[in-house]
Amino acid sequence: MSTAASTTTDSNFSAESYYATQPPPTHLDHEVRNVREFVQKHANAGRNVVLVTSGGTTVPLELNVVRFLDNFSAGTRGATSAEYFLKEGYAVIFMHRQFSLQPFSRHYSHSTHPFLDFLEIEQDGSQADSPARISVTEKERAPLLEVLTAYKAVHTSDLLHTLTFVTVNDYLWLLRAVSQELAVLGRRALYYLAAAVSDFFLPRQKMSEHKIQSGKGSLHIEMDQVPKILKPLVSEWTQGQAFIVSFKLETDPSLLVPKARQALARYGHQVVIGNDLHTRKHQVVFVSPSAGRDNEYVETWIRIEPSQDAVKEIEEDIVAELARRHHLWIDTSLSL
Ligand code: PAZ
Repeated sequence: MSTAASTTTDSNFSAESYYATQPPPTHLDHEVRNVREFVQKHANAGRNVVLVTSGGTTVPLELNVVRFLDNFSAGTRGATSAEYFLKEGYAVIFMHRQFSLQPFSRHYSHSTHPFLDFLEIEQDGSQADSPARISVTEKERAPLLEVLTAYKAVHTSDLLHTLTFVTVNDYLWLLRAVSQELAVLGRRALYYLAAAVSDFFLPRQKMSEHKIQSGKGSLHIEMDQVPKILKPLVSEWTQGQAFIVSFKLETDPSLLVPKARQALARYGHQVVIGNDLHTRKHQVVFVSPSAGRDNEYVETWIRIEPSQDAVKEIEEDIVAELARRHHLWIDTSLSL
């Protein structure tokens, strides 16, 4: 079967032609105003700001969307890292896929650690009609208090600003808009691009308006390539000032380092963190340009012991190392 989605002409969108032809999400202006306020506040306070992107983007197949393609990501890397960036003193813009994991609440995910399981009902026996009270089980009290205390402190100090996306189009528009707001921070802005972003999409002009009908045989959809957004992010939107970290996910471990090097050579940013799908929770590789040597790269592995109880989180070490490198990046500009 052929659908409106199956016909294509030009499949090479530049970033420029993408933004000229694909419409922005409806709440973009409102979101941008809030980001501007947040950035201004922390810029005035002399605080470094990190943009953490997290979760997977979708690619809708219809305008009245019933079906879509999705990208693998629970949002664990982003949500966990955001907490460690807060501990390192950063203000965090957390741009995540709607309903994916978020900092703090991630500890009580409905599927792995449902909060109803550690609440207890206390009946006050003295009065028959007294309202029941709720308490937390003994075992969960200390860890909950720790998470809750950190969560309240972060919110009281307005150190965490949250934005959501669903589609790859939402993501691309938000990323550009946020980067334009972060530009005032120059080298004090850090980008931590952990979201799993679709490489292919269906331009609006090629989408079927209504639900694609079955009954006429197989479905052929030809998708266009999502423009390589890191290029304008590095050279135009942030003007080479911000410290930019992208992630590369592979399922063939032998591709990790070559693909990471290729990305650095193409886009000229600071770090690519390579991770393999199956080992990503206990090992990653940092690939970065070798100082003063063109076309040479340095690899640094970060590893933790794989363990059942997952007390230690690899994001703690990833973020500590990035904060160290980011501070050097800022200091370098001061000595120029
Ligand atoms: O969200 P999660 O913890 O399940 O997975 C994190 C990740 C593997 C999506 C992330 O570390 C990553 O590699 N993001 C970039 C993916 C990409 O190559 O597009």
